Amino acid sequence: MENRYFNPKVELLNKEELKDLQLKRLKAVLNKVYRRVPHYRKKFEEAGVKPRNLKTLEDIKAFPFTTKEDLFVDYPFGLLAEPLEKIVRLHTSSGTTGKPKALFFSKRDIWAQAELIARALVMTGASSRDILQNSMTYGLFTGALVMHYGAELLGMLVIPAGPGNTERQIELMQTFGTTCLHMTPSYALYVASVIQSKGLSPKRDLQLKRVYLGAEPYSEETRQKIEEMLGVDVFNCYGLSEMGGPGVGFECPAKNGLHIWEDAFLVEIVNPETGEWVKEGEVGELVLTSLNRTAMPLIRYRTRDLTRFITEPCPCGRTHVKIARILGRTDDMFIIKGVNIFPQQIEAVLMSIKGVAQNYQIILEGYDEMTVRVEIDREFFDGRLERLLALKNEITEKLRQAIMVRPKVELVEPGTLPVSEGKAKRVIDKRTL
Ligand code: DLL
Repeated sequence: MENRYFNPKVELLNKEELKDLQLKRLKAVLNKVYRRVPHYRKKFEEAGVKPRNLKTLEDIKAFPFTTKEDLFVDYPFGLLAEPLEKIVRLHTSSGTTGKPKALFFSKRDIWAQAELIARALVMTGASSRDILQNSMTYGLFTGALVMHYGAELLGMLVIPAGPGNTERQIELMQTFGTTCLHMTPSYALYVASVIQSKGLSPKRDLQLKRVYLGAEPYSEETRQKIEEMLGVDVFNCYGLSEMGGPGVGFECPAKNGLHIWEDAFLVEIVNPETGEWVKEGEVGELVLTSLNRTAMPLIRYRTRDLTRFITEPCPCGRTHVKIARILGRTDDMFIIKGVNIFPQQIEAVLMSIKGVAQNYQIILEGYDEMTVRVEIDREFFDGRLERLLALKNEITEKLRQAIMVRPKVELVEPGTLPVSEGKAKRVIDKRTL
């Protein structure tokens, strides 16, 4: 293991020591935003709290949340805690409408996040001998650049491929012996299907060992499908621009949840309606406070991502808290016939069915009807209608059991549905178009 980026003094700290470290950093960051960011001072005053009121980590409960809306007050520079001359980079995260969120990094922030990524990569077994093909979008999105810096810091050879041009991606893998990939899960499914359709054998023709997938919710079934198709280990990588991009949460080889580096983030899970802490192990909204970001630290940021704490000790020995894979976003949920549904529930069912290919779409037209359009393996279009019908029934029935609503299912040939190279758009909500 690359010792430089495996620091037992941080990663194996016992819980008490970790809490002491967090408390020290939390006090510093609360003081900083109170002194330097008028918007935070105002929010704290309105809530009747002062940084010096915080004596224990639990006292954070008295402090106000930061929401997406706060990022648009005094936009774009309003939440800066450092003067502009200390800021070296802008990233944005685009919502579905309006202005993008603007997130700023100081030099220290850039290298601190890179270090968290280097630590995470080492945790997955990667080293400076690995070759990372980075197929996330380079640019304003954090996905590619932030990972790029982390992988370079570790000493990996980074191929800044960006997404798309799948033939070329595969050529790069073959020519340079790519051992690690970083991409979105939806694109990985597509790339894996192209590798298969070219008759390439990942074991024989490629050197892939690890695939880092993130930037959008995906299911355990999708992970397994990609692992099987490519003969690799898939590691879940979670992050958000507001907290520095990828590398906030990362799976270790135990692959049952993501460690969040607690020396860098204070982690809470709250009931999205009441804002109260949920009971340990219950699902709620992830709330994060940046403990070591300098340019734009955010306090109790409501991520809108739903997850739960995994409380069992991790076999990898790391003490940093673990969360379950993101179940969905509070704003991804839709309601059909009064039932709350997350796209990922549908994905989990589809990816576990033999015969289903890589791509699907959910179309919402009314409040009591939904259509699931699914690509299935080409061999099903050989004219044997009975087989096709049996598969359609199986999909419909398994979906009904999982989501309690019977969807309309349409089977289509592979390659029919749009492929996304970045974040996939799975749900077409015609009710709001
Ligand atoms: O997607 C950062 C990132 C890039 C993470 C590359 C991992 C890999 P944003 O564009 O700000 O930043 O989007 C953040 O994407 O709040 C989640 O809803 C979702 N998301 C990110 N990673 C995962 C994941 C990047 N592993 C939003 N599982 C987050 C589920 C994820 N959802």
